[in-house]
Amino acid sequence: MTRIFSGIKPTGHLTLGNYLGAVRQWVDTDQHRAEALFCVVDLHALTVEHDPARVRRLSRQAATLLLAAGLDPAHCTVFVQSHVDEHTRLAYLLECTATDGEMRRMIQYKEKAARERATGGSVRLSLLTYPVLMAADILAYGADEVPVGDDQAQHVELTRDLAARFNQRYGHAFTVPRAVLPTVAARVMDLQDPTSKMGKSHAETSGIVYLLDEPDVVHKKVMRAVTDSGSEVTYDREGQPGVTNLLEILAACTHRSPVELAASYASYGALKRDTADAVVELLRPVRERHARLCADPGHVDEVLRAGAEQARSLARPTVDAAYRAIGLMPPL
Ligand code: AQP
Repeated sequence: MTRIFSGIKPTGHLTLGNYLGAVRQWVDTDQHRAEALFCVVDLHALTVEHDPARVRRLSRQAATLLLAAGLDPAHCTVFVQSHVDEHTRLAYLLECTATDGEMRRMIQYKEKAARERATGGSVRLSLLTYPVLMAADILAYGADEVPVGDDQAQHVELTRDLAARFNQRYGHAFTVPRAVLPTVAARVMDLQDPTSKMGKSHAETSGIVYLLDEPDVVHKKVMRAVTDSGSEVTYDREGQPGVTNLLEILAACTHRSPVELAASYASYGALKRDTADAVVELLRPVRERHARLCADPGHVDEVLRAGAEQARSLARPTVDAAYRAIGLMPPL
């Protein structure tokens, strides 16, 4: 059976980008067609300046939101990365096969390191090695597929390289996985800056729709979205990035084609109104289920405890075998 692994980082409140780019396909298809594991990758949240209490709070919120979005523990495994030691155990072995040049080429590293430096911060070593830990997350489970948004595709490519290199040097230890991207909304852009990705950790929040935003807040953010000069509604990422972003969001919400939608709008105002309504309707059940789950924290705890146990039992044999393959002596 196909195995799927994917994760979400508790660096902020989950956004519409996270939902359309990743979580929705985990819920709608992945958990039903494969053996699927979904992880709150909390160790990755420590790669940038962080507040410990906030990371803890956001980790729980992310797990709760994944369940609210529709992940069903009867169909998939939901857990927290730091609860399963195999991730960091394997990351070290992979660090011994990766090069610093490979790490420095990663686009997310370059962008995030530049952001840290611009705000006077220093760049943590873990930000540089983050893609290796992500590779370990995936390879520990022998995942065949990794459903992600477009921004993570380069990291999955690196994971493939590391797996193939390890297999070639030390004997077959890992499945070489492949990224699976959604066909629409693989990169949802910031509503106020449609040339940059909607990211949950960004400081400027007016262009970001969060999954738990109230309907009136969603309306306000979408209606104030930056559109382009001109008045025609055209699906053109280069020429009309703002309008194209709205078309992609509306298309993803309504399961229609963005090109077809573009032809049915004569004004930006109508497009914005319909997009706002569609997003509100899309998120309504998630917000309602989230409120119910918050009233029953014991249930979330139990899901995460059982999830970690299941994840550990799947990862340990693969990671132990990799330790032997690379030349480490078994414990006596
Ligand atoms: N804007 C986006 N459009 C489509 N997909 C997106 N994803 C993230 N942003 C968008 C996808 O969501 C999944 C979880 O992402 P993550 O938490 O692992 O980290 P990220 O990719 O770095 O997401 P963020 O929200 O931008 O976080 P910060 O601001 O901390 O960097 C991934 O599959 C991702 O592709």
